[in-house]
Amino acid sequence: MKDAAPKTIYLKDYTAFGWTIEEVRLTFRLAPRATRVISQIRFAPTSGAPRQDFFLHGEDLRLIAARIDGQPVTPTVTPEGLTCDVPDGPFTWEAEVEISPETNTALEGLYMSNGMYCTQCEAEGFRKITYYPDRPDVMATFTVRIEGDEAVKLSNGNPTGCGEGWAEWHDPWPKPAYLFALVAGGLVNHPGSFTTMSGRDVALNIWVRPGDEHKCAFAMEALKKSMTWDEEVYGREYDIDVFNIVAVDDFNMGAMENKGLNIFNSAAVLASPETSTDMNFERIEAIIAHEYFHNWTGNRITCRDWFQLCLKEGLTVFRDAQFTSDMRSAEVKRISDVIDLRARQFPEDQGPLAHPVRPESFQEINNFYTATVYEKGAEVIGMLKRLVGDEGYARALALYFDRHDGDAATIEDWLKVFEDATGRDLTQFKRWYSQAGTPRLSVEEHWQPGTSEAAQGGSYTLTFRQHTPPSPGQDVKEPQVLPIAVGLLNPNGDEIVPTRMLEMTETEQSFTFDGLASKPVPSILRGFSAPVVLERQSSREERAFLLAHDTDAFNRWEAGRDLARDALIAMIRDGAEVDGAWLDGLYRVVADSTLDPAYRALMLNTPSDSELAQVLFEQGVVPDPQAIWDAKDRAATARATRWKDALPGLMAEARVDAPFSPDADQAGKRALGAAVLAMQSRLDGGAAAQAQFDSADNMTLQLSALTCLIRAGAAETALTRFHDQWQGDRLVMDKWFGLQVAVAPPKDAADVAATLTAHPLFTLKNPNRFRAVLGALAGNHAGFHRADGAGYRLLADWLITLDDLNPQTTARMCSAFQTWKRYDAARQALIRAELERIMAKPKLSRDTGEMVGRILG
Ligand code: B3K
Ligand code: ZN
Repeated sequence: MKDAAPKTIYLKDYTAFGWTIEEVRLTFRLAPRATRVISQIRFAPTSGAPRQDFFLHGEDLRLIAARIDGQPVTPTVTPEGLTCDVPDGPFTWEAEVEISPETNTALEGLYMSNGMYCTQCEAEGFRKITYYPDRPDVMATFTVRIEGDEAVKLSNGNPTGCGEGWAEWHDPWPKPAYLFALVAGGLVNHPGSFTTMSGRDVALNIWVRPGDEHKCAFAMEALKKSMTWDEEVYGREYDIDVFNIVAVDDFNMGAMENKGLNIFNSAAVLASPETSTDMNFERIEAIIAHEYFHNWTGNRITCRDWFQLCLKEGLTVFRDAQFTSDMRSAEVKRISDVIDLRARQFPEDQGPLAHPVRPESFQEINNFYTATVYEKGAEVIGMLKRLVGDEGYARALALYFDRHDGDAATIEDWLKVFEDATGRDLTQFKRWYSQAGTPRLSVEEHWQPGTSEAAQGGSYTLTFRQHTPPSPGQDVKEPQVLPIAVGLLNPNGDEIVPTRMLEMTETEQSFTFDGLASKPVPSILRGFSAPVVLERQSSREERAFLLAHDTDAFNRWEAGRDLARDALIAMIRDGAEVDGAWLDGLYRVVADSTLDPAYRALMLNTPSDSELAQVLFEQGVVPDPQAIWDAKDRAATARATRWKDALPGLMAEARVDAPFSPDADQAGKRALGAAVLAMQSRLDGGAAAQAQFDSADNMTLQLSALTCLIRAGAAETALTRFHDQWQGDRLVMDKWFGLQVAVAPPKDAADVAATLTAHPLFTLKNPNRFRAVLGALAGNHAGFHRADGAGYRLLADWLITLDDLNPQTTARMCSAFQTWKRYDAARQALIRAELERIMAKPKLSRDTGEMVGRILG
């Protein structure tokens, strides 16, 4: 367990480590409960470094022996590490420690999953393997020897030898300890190969448990596409002879970019048409790309300290989004990313967990692998690119790779390459890295008609105001640089001013367009050019107009979204009828067969319950989760009824006759089909869904049908059949667990979740399964917020239980409570009681303690 009085670490306190490491040699003698790790590390004092004690991190280690230059030493050992007297010059440190991978349920350090050894070291897991300066700015080459009976023994870099019971690896690239990896077990591989742009052959392997071999082909293709793309778009070539990927069932997150040995949650790599949905395929492609891209943005250039996490994560998310846009549809990717940003990052930025993209303090760094660091971090790079243009961006990136290859860098380094490459001053832009909170952008328009004498046309002025509300620790915010993409349409729908990038730097600023024949309709924040909340009071007619005419695909979608939001809010607040004009305007887009089906499917996606709750809260209305659910339910039924006659035609358009392929075209059709089936099910009680379920030959169709059946209350037999069909496939069973809770009627969700936690296949040891049930409960907005508090209680019960085993996953899931201040006093009291109950748990982990403390405020 971690220490009782957690320390806060500050960015401002950064000091360099006093030694450099010339080489690390590690020997692992594997045994489930008594693995021996023998380290031999060559240290040399860094000239000019601040004077300091020689301190090595180490947690949960049994120190057997320590030597300096061959002489036994007796260091002072604490729960966090050790200090030791060392010579003034270079020396060799040797230590032998014992660890117990089998009992390591935190899934950090060296642990076991289904009898296989694997590691997770980012952020600070290496200190659970041996004593080491476990900080990203200490980089070294590693040579690793693994001894054990396991058939396959892998580590970073290139294999340099193997024999009966041993294997050796050498990684020629200096790396921080967080990129160390080791895997050993009875694995089988799916091989591939790649020839780099300079003609080097790289052996590719995906290592899986026997029986999963048939689920690797898609990820392998995605890997090759990623390697090609990074060469073509960023000029980045792979740099060792092998690239290994391993699938692990028990994993705290999606995947990990260890040098040459990426470790993946099996859910983020294994795929087959029968067991994976289109969304799974797309996510796998993106994560494979993300981890591969880290080889340059993260590994070759790493972070000086963990406060700089967005340096690698924001950039790598940005790069994987570019990749997906190139492989699939850029518009669809952008809209999906904004939906995701609003669903996950906005609540964080607008609540008690708000923190800057580059945080300034933390207790447990694992709590800062957040949507703010990742997704807002990527948005910030998108804005930089918009401001300096594509060419400026390309020059800056080339300089970044050139100047910082091999470095542990900072955000200052990152911005400096943009300044040097483009001549731009980014002092003000840097606020995006230091100010938390989502800026709110309001806008007013002013039209000055032209005079016929002057024959100059009229002028149209947009006046913007930006304001960022206070966030924890930051009461006053300075204005930020906002790239605002604007286009103007004339009243008959033609675009008269194509997209122009306005650059806002002041709190209030006006921009004027001259020489216009008539008052235009503005299309503001095209492509979601800045991660802000746009507060624009515009009429329903104007929104409908943009929905029909905007040439910017994002803003066209956004107009539909705004209409939907306003219609739903009016229903919830004022008991209004469903807005027929919204549905008719929407129908014209959805029925337009010249548009991409995936885009049309996104048009059908309505704002989430949680998003509506936030809107109500901002309007000064206390959100009633059940009322939100009821309004959405009523609107969905009204839409289905109004479009009744068109549904068969839409369904026919969504049909795929070709053999299954997870490509964007087919996936888009199936997404449209799923949305149409959902409408159909509201009219036929689930008959069409049942037919689709019975005949489905791929998971996308099977699961969308099952979703409709659950919603129609007609899923009992289908759920049993699904269970019996798939009980041997753990990834599909996660879907079975999750879907029932996610789609359950609000009044039942907590009970369904409780029942599933008693199912023999429910386990605390597997984060995927835990998240499937409890994460789905937190995502069922009205179910989680059931007035009697049953949802809160169930989640808190399980978080308290999980905390002893897996603090990282527990802490992450506490964010389910982060929006608690939106709700009524009774719900707030119930949530507070649960948060305090978690807080009072004996031996609460540092991870969970920090999260709950911040949420409570
Ligand atoms: N860098 C890892 C995340 C590590 C999380 C540690 N709690 C995966 C990624 O972002 O690619
Ligand atoms: Zn990453």
